[in-house]
Amino acid sequence: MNASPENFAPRALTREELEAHWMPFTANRHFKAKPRLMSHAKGVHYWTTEGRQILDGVAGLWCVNAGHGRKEIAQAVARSLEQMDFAPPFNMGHPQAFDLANKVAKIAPQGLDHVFFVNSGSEAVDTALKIALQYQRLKGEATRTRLIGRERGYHGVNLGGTTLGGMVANRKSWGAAMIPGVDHLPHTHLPAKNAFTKGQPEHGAELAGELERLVALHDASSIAAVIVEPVAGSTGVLVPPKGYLQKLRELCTKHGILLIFDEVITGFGRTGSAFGAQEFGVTPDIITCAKGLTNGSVPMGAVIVKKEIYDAFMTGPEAAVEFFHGYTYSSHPTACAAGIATLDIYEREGIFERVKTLAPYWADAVHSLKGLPGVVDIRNYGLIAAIEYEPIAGSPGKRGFETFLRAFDAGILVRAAGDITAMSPPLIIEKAQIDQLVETLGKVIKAG
Ligand code: PXG
Ligand code: PLP
Repeated sequence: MNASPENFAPRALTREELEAHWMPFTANRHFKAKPRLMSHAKGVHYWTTEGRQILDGVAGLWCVNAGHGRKEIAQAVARSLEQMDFAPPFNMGHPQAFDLANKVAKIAPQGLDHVFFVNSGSEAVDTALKIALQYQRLKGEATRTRLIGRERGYHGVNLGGTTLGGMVANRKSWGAAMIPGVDHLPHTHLPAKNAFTKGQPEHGAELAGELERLVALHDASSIAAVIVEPVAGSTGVLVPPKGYLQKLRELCTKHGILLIFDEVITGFGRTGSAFGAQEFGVTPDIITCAKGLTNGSVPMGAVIVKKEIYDAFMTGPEAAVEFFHGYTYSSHPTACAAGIATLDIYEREGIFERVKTLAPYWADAVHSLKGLPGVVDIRNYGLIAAIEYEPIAGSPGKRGFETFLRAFDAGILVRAAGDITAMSPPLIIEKAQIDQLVETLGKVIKAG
């Protein structure tokens, strides 16, 4: 069928039809009382099942970087599926997995040149933690078992990432199932000093020094790795203060601690470079990524590691498995085909450079909302932004969620992160569409 919008008939689901699907990270009963159902998508737009056009202000969920409905990806996926639906990933391979690994390594920071495939950002994070732990052991530093995350971090929902993350609602229910030996750095959100900063805040680099405090408490010989997002996304867009990531890198190197950048959101052009690592000029030892790797089209994630880490694993008997880890769908052919087609689009269309060029326009646009009622901070980097509101007394999160709902009614899709509206449009967005997105949000905020 032709994928053009006029070929999709409106479709309504009854309340009963909505029941069986337990929706993730969703207020299920609230949603099912008044569902928001998407039907199709093209470029920077979705259409709802009622046929309403919605401007996508969040690239789906920070993932559709090259825009929706990319034919090259759809065709590559269809071809790959017809050629071979599945190949076992353990002790077997297929050429597309190696092709994609080479392409990822080519755009990764220099020195990070080996790629382990998984199916999501969450799997990438838990895989990276295992790699870090085994690496320390292989180096003869088996006492380094402690892992350090950061308050307000998000590292997915598997048990390692959940524990390393720093969002209370995501953590509080799991008790003893959380992994042991984890500590957290403080977050870097300093609104009293940095509110309404364009780009990187001036204040807060010294917070990386808190790692020294954790080293003094636990001793470096007990710490395997630190994991941080270069720009924290899910928790409401926290841009790293100038010098912060550099200082963290210095301290990790000084103490023999691996530095992991979780680039599930910042990877694939979101900041204006392939990865945040290059954008901020700081090279971690391990990068986790997902989302934009396949333009959101087929689930896939990856862990990219330094050569020294890969080499440390390649030391035992040649016929022995080096890393007892992997998923049935690691390097799935369909996902690899989508990834190859996606990275080709990014390169051919100069998508990452485009973000660099467009970022100042984006910054000015979102900061034009300063002064609207209840707006207490605006933050941005690359094609990412957050508008933070004064919470309604006694109802934290209500203002953010209601802004999201009213924005959707007004024809734009944004994300609510507590009392923060986050935006991260497809990287192909045009200036006029940025204007429309920001003006519509402005009207919604004023009407609230
Ligand atoms: N790490 C980071 C930094 C992420 O942003 C994950 C790991 C997990 O990826 P998967 O593919 O397992 O979801 C993410 C995902 C939001 C939001 O509200 C962001 C994410 C997921 C859900 C909601 O902004 N990012
Ligand atoms: N549970 C069972 C019973 C399995 O056999 C497997 C994989 O073989 C898994 C879980 C893990 O599934 P996956 O490899 O898709 O993560």
